[in-house]
Amino acid sequence: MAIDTDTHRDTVLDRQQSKLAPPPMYQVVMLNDDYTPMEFVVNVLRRVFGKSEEEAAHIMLKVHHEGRGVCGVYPRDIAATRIEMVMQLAQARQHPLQCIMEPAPEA
Ligand code: TYC
Repeated sequence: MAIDTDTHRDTVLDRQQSKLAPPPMYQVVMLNDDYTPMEFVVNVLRRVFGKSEEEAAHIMLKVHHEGRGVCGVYPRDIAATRIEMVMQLAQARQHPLQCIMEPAPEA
């Protein structure tokens, strides 16, 4: 019977999922440069990483003064997609803004 099969499948999936380790996490790091306008960086941090105006300005200034700053911590595919989004926005305006990802330090 279809209902029994579905119930059984859900049960097995739940049991498998509970055994999986959480995915490795990666931090997306934004790098400073001398040319990208500050306002553009703030807008990217808001659009791509969902930061508030205040959070975005804080991260942008940290990058400006210290050379790098963490935008967020994500599973690998999500980190890679967000970096692609940053690169597309920057290239469309011909800004040299760069982001990298690196394994997140253990909590
Ligand atoms: N340093 C840039 C400027 O003075 C601003 C900037 C901040 C650029 C952060 C990149 O990731 C960056 N216009």
